[in-house]
Amino acid sequence: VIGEVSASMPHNDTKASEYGRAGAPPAGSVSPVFDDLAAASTPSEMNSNAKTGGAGPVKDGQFKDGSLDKDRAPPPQGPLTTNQGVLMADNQSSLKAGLRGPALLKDFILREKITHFDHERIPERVVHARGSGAHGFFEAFDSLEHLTCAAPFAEKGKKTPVFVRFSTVAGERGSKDTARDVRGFAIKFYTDQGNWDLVANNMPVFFIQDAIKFPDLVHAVKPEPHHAMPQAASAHDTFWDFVSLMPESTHMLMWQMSDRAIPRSYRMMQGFGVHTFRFVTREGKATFVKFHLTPKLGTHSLVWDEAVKIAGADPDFHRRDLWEAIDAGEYPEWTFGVQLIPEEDAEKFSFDLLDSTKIIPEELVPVTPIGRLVLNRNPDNFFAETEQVAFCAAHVIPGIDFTNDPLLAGRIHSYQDTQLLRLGGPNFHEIPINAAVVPVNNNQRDGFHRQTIHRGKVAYEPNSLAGGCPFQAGNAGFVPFPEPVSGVELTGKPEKFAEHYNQARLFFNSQTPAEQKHIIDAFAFELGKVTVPAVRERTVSMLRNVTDALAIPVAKKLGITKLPPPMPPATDKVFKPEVEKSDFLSLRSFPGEAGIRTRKVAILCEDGVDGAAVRNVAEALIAEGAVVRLVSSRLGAITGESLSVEADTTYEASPSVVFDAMVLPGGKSAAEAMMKNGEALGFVRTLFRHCKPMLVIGEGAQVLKKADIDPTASYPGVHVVAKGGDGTADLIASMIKHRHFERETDPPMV
Ligand code: HDE
Repeated sequence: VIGEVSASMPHNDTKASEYGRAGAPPAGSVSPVFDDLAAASTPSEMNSNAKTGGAGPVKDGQFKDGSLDKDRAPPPQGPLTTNQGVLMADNQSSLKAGLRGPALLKDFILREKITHFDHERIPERVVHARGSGAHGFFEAFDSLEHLTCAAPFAEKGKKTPVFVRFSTVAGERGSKDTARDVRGFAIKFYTDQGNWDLVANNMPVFFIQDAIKFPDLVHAVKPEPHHAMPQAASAHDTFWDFVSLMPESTHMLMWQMSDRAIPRSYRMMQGFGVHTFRFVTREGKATFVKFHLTPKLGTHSLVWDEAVKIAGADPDFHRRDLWEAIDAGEYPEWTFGVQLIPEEDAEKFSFDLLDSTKIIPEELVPVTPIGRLVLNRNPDNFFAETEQVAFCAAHVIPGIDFTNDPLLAGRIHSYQDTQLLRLGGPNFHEIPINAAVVPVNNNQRDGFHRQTIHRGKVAYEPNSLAGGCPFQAGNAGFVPFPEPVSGVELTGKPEKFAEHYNQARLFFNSQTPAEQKHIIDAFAFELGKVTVPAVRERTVSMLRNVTDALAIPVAKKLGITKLPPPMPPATDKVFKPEVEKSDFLSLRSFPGEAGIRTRKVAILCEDGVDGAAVRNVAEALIAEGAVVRLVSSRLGAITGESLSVEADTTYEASPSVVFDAMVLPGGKSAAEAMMKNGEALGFVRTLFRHCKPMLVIGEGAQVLKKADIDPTASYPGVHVVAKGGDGTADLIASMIKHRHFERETDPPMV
């Protein structure tokens, strides 16, 4: 019967396994070789309790990478099966009553596949939905035993595995990477005392002082609820309405409107723990601590017009950048530092250490480097690792403790709670990426998706029937810092929390003129999107308390002719700031130590290009670690004047915004072709407008001129040399500076 039916069935000749009866892969299939993965997981290992970190020591020296082996699956080989392991005969058609008849409910294979598919998505994070992660390690520079008993700092050279997730805050999971936003910088340390999560940001302060305002803040910044717009943007009515009624947000607004909110790369931004935490020794001696991370590549940003254009050209810009760098062995690295404040200095400053809208200026308390953070491995699977990783501000280990920061208090609750919904129950600690690398021994049982198969009849403590195990660890365990507590129950804030403008002013005054201009432009842009004039004016009145050097130009750009009076301060008391200017607050203070490594350079080529110049420049740049791409109007071979080259990409596929610098190598007919090509000219113009370095050789100068940029003028970062001339060293020197904002004009020249 089967034979008869199949003769009349529609058939795809090129698919040998159309009906599954061939039982073999299609001709021409390639079997990927995954020896390492295949060897790592036998069925029995994959089912063992140890994979959850839950029942016994990890075999491989407690390194996270090794512990994940038990859960890694090689790409499936051989015939298809259902989730129950039943071989599937046919994966092309569902079961029907007759070829043109109805599908049958008893097709359990169809139903299993569709049901699984229907459930493939989990709720996205309510904030920080869009993110990218990587594995790596933390290495201690020295023992910090005199300050803390936390495991990562126990001895010089000690390495602790980490997983880091970077994120934007407001946008949904599929939103663009280059939104103006705070960036999350969440670090999970898999320590040999259990997991410690430092759930940090790329800015050292926050919008609000008390967790009770967090839902309001997030509701205000997220897309407006009636029409779900705008996506991944704070430039709208509700955000500015809220923050202009919450003057405590002023300091954070400075950071958010600064270039910090549009980083060039996750690899080129700082990280901050924000709150004041405590280091605690085994003897119970505590020291206040603030955590800082500073990138080896320096701190670099995009310009706003560029960020907007990248959002279209490559919405995955930061995700791709991180992935490609790690893939190429260019491992991002940060120096991990701490500000240490003795307990007795708790009330010493003009601001409150428990106020997350304040920094401790580094002039008052310097940052001491204590280790390095290196990211050296991309995840194997985005969902399993980056999406399912669950950070929690409450995950601390012995040696690290909280303070009474009221924002932190809310976070200690929120993260655990949010995972219950997002990851579907209380057993998310068993998901491989979240599992500790040390044994998890307790009597918690059951719940959705329990992986561990606990044996024995005892699930309580104390007991004698299980030899008393597991028993409490006493002083070897987490002993909360015995913070003295007194006072009456009340809502309210400490006095210094009411001072909202000193550090906003400190931040603005510490920026270079170009950075200040970007802040002014950002306020004007965002408020320009606000439709309610009163909200714009209220924000300007708030900014007047920072400095009129900011408020007046913003008001001018908004067409506010009559300057509103400064917003009345929340306190009449004057808190004199200790520091009025701090170099550490300008991005320009951290040029980095890595030269031009991983910076992307476009060399523009058309037929007739000076191939020798292309080769010389490319070789010199590659030798310095830059990534060079030959960009043209089409892919493939480009016939050069003396030497032919191969184009990697086109002006359309890779516009100038995805590059850090450019070379116009010249060649008579190549230059002529570019001068007739609006895309090539547009490339040159936008790259110039975004203040990026360029090297222009020979006839390339004509292209520059055609793009309305005078090749004889001396623009910082623009190097024009004659044919055969060598400007590579100048280009490299300019690239180390990243951007040449001295070139910026208002309005832009091109
Ligand atoms: Fe978060 N935050 N947050 N936050 N946060 C979340 O937890 C929350 C705050 C930060 O890559 C959520 O798992 C409250 C400050 C990062 O998975 C949620 C308050 C800082 C990430 C949550 C804050 C952060 C989150 C959403 C004020 C910098 C992404 C999903 C009281 C120090 C972590 C999740 C990742 C994520 C709550 C304020 C950093 C809802 C209640 C301050 C980097 O639990």
